[in-house]
Amino acid sequence: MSKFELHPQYYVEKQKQEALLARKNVKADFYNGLYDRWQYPVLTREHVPIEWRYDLDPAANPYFMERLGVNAVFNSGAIELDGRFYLVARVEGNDRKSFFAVAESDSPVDGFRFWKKPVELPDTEPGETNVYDMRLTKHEDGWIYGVFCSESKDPNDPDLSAAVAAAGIVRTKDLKTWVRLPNLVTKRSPQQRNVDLLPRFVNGQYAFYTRPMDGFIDTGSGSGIGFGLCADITHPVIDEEIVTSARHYHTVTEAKNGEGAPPIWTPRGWLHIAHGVRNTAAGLRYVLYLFVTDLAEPWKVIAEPGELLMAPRGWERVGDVSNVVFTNGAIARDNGEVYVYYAASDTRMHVASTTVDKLLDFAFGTPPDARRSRDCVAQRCALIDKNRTLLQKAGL
Ligand code: M1P
Repeated sequence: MSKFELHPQYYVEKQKQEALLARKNVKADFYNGLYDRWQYPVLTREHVPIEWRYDLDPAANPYFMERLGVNAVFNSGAIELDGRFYLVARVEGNDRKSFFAVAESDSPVDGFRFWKKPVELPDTEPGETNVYDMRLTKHEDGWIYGVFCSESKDPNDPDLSAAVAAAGIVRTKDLKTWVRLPNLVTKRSPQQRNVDLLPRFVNGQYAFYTRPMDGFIDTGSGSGIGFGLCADITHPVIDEEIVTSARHYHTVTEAKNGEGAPPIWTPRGWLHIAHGVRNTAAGLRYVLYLFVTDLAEPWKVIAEPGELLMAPRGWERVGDVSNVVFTNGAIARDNGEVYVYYAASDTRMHVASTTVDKLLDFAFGTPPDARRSRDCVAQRCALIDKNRTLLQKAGL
C-alpha cells in the first residue's frame, strides 16, 4: 500500500513548530532586583499542534488552510507534579470561544508542548457559552481543583452583549480526568470572576478568594477581592464575603482588582499575586500587584506594597487587549523558587522567575501606598536623604 501523501506545507509548518518548541529560553535584559523576565514567551498560538488547526486531508483541504484557527493562548493555570511543569492554558479559537489545554515540560521556562487533545470538560451547564482562566489548586483534601470563569448569555437582558460570569469548579487527580462540580454560588454577589481556592481548609471549610461583581465588566459596588467559606465543595455556596484587598481611589486597583495565582503558603503569610486595573484615556490598564494575608485569618491583609509588581513593557503592551499583564498561575517550588506565568495583552504566555524570599522582602520591605503626592514625595525624599548619607560614607 502506498504511503498517504500529506500536503507539502505540513512539513514546513511542522519544522517551524519543532524549532519553536526546541528553543531554549534566556533571561531578558531587565533588572529590578525582584524577578527576572524571560525573553521568549512560553506558550503562543504557534505552539498549538498543527492537527488541531488544519484538516490534513488534501482532498478536503487542497490549499492547506487553517480550518479551526487559534487566535491566542493566554491566562494559564500552572502546577508542578512530580518534578514536571504543567500549564492549563486558555486557548482562544478564531471563533472567540476559549477552551482549556494542558501543556507540559520538564523545564519551568521552555519546552512546553501541548498534550494530544484539549480538555473536554463535563458539560453540566447548558447555558455556558465560554470558559476561561483556570486557576489550579493542589488542595490538602487530595484533589487538584480547577476554578475558572463560566460565562453565559444573560437571559434577563436583551442587550446582545449582556453576559453572566460565574465560577466553575472541576477537580482531578491527573489533569486527564476532570470531575465537574456545580458552579459556585455566592449569595450576595450576582456575578463572579477571578475566583481562587486556598490550598488549605480554614475552620474546617473550603476557603475561596472571590471577586464580587454587579455586572459582567464592572465590579460596581464590589469594593475589592473577597473571601468566603464553604462547607461542602460538592454543593458550593458562600453565604458571606469579606473584603480582603480593597480598591482605593488613585491606586493601581482603582477600577477593579482580582485574585491571580492561587495564594502561596509562606511562614509569614499567604502570598497573593493579583491584578489591579485602572482606567486611562487608552482604555483599561492591567498590572500585577502583591499582598500578603494572615495564615490564621487569611481574609486579613498584613502587607500590601503601594508599588505595582509588574506592568506591561515593550511588546507585552501589544495584543488583542493591549496594555494588560494578567496571571492566574504560579509555581512555588520546594527549593523556594517561584515561576510566575503571566499573559501579555490577552495574546501569549510569558514567565518571570523569582523566589519566595524576594517576594516576601518586597511585600514587607516596600512602603505601603502613601495615597497623596505630597506624602509620596516625602517618602521618596526620605529615601534619597538616607542614600546620600550612604553614598557619602562610601566615598561617592
Ligand atoms: O482583558 C483583560 C482581562 O479581563 C478580565 O479580567 P477582569 O475580570 O479582572 O476584568 C478577564 O476576562 C481576563 O480573562 C482578561 O485577561
